[in-house]
Amino acid sequence: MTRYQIVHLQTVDSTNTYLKSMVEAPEWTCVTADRQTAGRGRQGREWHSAPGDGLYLSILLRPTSAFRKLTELSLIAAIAVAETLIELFGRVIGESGTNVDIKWPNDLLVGGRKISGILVESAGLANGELVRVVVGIGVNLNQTQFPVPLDATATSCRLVTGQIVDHDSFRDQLLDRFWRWYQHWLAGNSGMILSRWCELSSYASGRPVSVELDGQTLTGVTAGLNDHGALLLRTVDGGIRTIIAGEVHCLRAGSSIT
Ligand code: BT5
Repeated sequence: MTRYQIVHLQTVDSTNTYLKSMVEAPEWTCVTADRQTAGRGRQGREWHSAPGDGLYLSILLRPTSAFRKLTELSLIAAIAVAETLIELFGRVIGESGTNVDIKWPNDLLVGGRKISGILVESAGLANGELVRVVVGIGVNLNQTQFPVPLDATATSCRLVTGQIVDHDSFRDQLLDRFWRWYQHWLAGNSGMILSRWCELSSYASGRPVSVELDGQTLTGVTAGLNDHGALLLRTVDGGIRTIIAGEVHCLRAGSSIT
């Protein structure tokens, strides 16, 4: 764990915003907080950050310009969270036998409810050679309830298992896993990363889904990831659409694919 330099704050607007402002921070600086007042999701969405109950964490990376596959960084973060959940609780957790799952690109679900989200942001070029990247991870650890409307879609480790989770040991396991997968990313082991992601995700292939993108809704069946981590969608006409960004929703069995 010594490779990480952990900066813990009681309250912050967003650990990602705070770390991005630490321009001189060394690689592997990790900011955590008990509470975020303006936790962020993608595209300006909010990340609900209940005081003390969640893990709110951001990691600073300084990859060289030779390694620009940033999409894969969110995939390895999702793999690291999934593996941490599985290591702590087993592949199938909860009394109802709920699975740890990843919904493309990087929502962590348990029993179909969101338990963790990931926000990877580039903090711009430092000197033309190095780029700063902030990997933000939120995990619901000990929440026993969520406000409306999240109560219908979110869950926490505690709600699933009935156990109180130790914040620091979860953090340490997660950081350790992330570091290991980052070494694969640096080594350019894309095949290994993509296949591990697919192994952990029921959304990778054969899943009827709808995808919202640019005000349009596409439906189809997932058909794996391409070399860059984009989702492949087989549409009703048999064609393959490559989804680079968009919101994926699971379609129930029997829904018509149009
Ligand atoms: C995400 O965005 O899921 C990325 C969340 C990243 C949060 C971390 S916390 C540490 C770091 N600092 C930050 O400021 N952010 C990062 P997205 O895929 O856009 O999902 C956002 C949506 O998830 C919201 O619109 C809600 O529907 C839902 N949501 C919000 N808070 C949630 C929570 N605590 N648990 C489950 N779902 C939540």
